[in-house]
Amino acid sequence: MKKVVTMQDISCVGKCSLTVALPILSAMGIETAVIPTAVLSTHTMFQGFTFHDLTDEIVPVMEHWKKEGFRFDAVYTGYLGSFRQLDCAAKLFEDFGKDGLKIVDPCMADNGKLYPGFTPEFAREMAKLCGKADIICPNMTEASFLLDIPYVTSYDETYVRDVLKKLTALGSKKAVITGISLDGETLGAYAYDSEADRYLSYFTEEEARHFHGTGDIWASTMCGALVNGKSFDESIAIACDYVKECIHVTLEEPDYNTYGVNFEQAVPSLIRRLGH
Ligand code: PXL
Repeated sequence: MKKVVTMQDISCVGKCSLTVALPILSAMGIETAVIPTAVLSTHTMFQGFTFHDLTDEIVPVMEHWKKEGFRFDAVYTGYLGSFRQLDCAAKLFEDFGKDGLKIVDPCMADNGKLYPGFTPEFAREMAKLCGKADIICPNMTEASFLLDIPYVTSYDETYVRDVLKKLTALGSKKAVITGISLDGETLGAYAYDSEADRYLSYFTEEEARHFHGTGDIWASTMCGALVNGKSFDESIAIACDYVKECIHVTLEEPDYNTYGVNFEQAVPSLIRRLGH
């Protein structure tokens, strides 16, 4: 059985980070170990969220795992809440990512703004962690902060390709920018494989609303597809299709949550798409 370890927070309500990564990877047939970085009452888009930092637990957990000789097929990091956690993530890659796939989703910003608590200095340090990964999957806002370039709301394909080349120049083999729209009607992902010097993209019709947590669902699904042996291209397509389906299923509910999508009831479509 394939094994993944994912390091990100637990937002107790909010349908993001570990509360989507764990069920999605499990549903994709992958044994999933977790390093919870913090416990929050909700994700940070709610007012008044609580935050309990778990950084002090991370190194002892990893030391124990080393003694047990645990191995993983992939190490995948998401939302990290402090500079020390960035160091822990780098150590996780060193200790458990040598013979597996290393994925960094540099969760820290969207719609041109950093999430509460993050700073441009943090983004610069996150860029260093990105340099240690095989694949990174920022949205356009995160890409701009990682590269310290202005965030733009309208861009063309040449611009996206240039940003992708700069992202891989940070050190990762591949970069994917998620949530890209080039025509205002379709939404998807644009990627660059620096080893093959090849660009690829995948777009689907844009849904009427955008939701929080879809970046985490996207990254978890891409990770799960890759670990299941799907190609980079196919994994990107599977992740885009699943996120679109999650939003579609959500919007069919009359009283849907505004804080996260109904990824649970879209799981059967993901399993069918995987061919399981
Ligand atoms: O979805 C990314 C994410 C993860 N974890 C926490 C967040 C967010 C986005 O706001 O607040 C705690």
